[in-house]
Amino acid sequence: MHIDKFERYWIVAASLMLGAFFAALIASTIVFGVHLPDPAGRINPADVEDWTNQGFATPGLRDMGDNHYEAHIVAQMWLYNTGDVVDGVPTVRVPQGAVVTFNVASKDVTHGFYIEYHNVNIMVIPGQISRATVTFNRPGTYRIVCHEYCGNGHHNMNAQVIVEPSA
Ligand SMILES: [Cu+2]
Repeated sequence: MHIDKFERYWIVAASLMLGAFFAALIASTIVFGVHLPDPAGRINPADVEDWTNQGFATPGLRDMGDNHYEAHIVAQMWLYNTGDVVDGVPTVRVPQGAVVTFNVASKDVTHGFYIEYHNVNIMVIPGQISRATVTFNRPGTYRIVCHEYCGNGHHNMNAQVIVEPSA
């Protein structure tokens, strides 16, 4: 079969490009640990607050020792229940350097869970538990916002992480 010279160049160029993209994809997974968040479990939206063994019955932060924390947060129209409130804002308060695993479940519709300046950007789909682990190295206040349109009060749906400086 005859292939024109220029066509051959383009085939080679396109193949190299595909190979480069594929290599970048593999590298991002293996070297940088980039991956799509998986559902961490299933939960009936109607039972979120009764589901004691999943930790959502009492939302809040649990100290797992060694500066590791486990946070259970319930998302609903149009607020987050983090088990703590500071100045009217639902809050998660952790010390500097804390490694926090967020477990978020929705009681109603799909919500978002995004923490500014940190690698947490997850969808909270009713029926599943969304999980993300992040380290808070710098003291400060970081907003958590819902970035999935969830109705009339969506723009007011927020919370915060307060990272307290270590002494
Ligand atoms: Cu929303």
